[in-house]
Amino acid sequence: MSKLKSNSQDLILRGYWRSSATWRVRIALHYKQIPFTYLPVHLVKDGGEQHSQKELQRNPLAQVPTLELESGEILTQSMAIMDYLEHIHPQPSLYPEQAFDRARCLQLAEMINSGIQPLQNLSLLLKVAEFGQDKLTWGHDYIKKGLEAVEYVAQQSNGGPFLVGHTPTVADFCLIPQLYNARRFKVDLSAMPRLCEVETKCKELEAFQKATPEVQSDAQ
Ligand SMILES: N[C@@H](CCC(=O)N[C@@H](CS)C(=O)NCC(=O)O)C(=O)O
Repeated sequence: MSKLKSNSQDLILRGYWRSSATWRVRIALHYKQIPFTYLPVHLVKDGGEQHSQKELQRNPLAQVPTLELESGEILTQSMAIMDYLEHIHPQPSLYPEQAFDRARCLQLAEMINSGIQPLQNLSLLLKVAEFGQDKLTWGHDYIKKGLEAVEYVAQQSNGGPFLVGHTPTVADFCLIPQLYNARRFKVDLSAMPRLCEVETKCKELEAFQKATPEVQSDAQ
């Protein structure tokens, strides 16, 4: 579904193969089968293309992903982008139907989006290293603490193979990239059986397979 060359009718997703926030949006686009063009922004080369004038106009926070709409308007923030996709293309839904389940899904997604990912983000880790601290230990400790909390909540929400219920939701879209990062930071996931179970189930689905970093055009 994603292509390297831009097609004027498509949404344009700019991101990086290993960016967890870009990865979430890729899963959502594939899950809804929305055609899109994927344009890589290299987060590391030459200090990071996210700091270029062009990318800063798209996202002044110097982050990916960005989603360019047909109108030329740009959206940033993966949670806002997924909410937009849900509105333009309601089925299949990225959220549970019931009010409590929907809130639980957003709770789990935000535990990762706000409570874990920003603490292990590239720019933050560079700052940690600049302060003379070990960025691997830093990342490891915050991811471990965060995912243990997610496991605890997920255990209480055990009503289906996914984090909340019988279909994948944005909570699962946030979880899968965070587990990948956990392994990069050598977090022991054996104490998180529920999260690993959910991961196994997600990996069976085509949308998750197509969104995986290693199969992206900019994978190294
Ligand atoms: N809350 C944002 C997070 C975006 C974000 O942190 N993106 C990372 C990659 S996953 C990034 O661009 N980092 C670049 C940097 O830290 O310099 C979202 O969900 O879109």
